[in-house]
Amino acid sequence: PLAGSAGVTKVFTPTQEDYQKVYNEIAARLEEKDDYDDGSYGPVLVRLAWHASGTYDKETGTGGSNGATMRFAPEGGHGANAGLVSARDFLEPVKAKYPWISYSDLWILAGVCAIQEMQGPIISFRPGRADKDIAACTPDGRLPDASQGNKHLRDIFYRMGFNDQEIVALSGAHALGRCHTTRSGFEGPWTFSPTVVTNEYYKLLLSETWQWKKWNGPKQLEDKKTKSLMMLPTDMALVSDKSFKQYVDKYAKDEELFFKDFSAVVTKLFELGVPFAETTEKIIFKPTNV
Ligand code: ZEM
Repeated sequence: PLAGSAGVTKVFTPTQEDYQKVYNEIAARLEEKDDYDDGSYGPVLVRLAWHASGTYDKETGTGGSNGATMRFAPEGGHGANAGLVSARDFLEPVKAKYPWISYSDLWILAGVCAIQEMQGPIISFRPGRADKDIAACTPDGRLPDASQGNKHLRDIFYRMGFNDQEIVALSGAHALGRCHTTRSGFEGPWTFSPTVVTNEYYKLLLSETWQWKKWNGPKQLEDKKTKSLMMLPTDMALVSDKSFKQYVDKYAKDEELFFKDFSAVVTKLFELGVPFAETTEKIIFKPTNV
């Protein structure tokens, strides 16, 4: 080697403006690729960021968004992750254009971008996640099973370090998107506006009469009036359990409170187990649609 050439490999240190460029690229793709589901990849991007994060186990410090181990077959193939390949593929051109960002940061940044671009609250973002190899894949069964009830929800979310209020605030994400028979086996959206962040999920939980859907698929509920909306057994646990229901009542009445609590709890979810450097600053991305 040439004398003096060792150690001069150029390391690109991204600035907040560089991260905003990635944000803008994702926002532009969301706008452009509107021929998916209800007109937006936003919901499935939020689900990707949630499933990357929700494997966290506070006892062992394993799982969480640091690693992006869903890229590998064992974890990508878990039943809970069915369909998320469409979200990962949506982000590939962004990764190709900005190769300096890790998949782990990209997936979380995309979740933040999707929430903000779907008119949700501002979600602060800190970069610093590093991709791990296949050995860091988490075992199957860490994400919630929709066919279960309140005890299961507590087992799963307490393992990540959340309390009852936070479980209910996180569940408001089901204002977004839909179930697909080809993915989870369930079918249909939770709200009439599945590409906009609102507190409609809580309002509908309380205002509608929910009855079991008569079909050959897994047990789910439908609204008696239009039969076009759905709730999962785990969604109904939020109104049948008294400790959960007090927060459903609050968020149904007060969208501003929901936005504030949702922003805080989503940031906590997205940062579970991430070893940020002490100097890492919070980034507040500017939405493109205001
Ligand atoms: Zn969901 N979720 N989720 N969720 N979720 C689905 C879809 C979406 C549960 C669940 O089993 C399911 C959280 C919590 C919980 C989103 C975000 C968040 C689907 C449908 C199921 C079955 C998948 C399909 O068929 O495509 C359960 C049991 C949960 C426990 C409380 C949390 C927390 C979320 C984010 C903070 C989103 C955005 C979707 C819609 C995805 C899409 O493709 O439209």
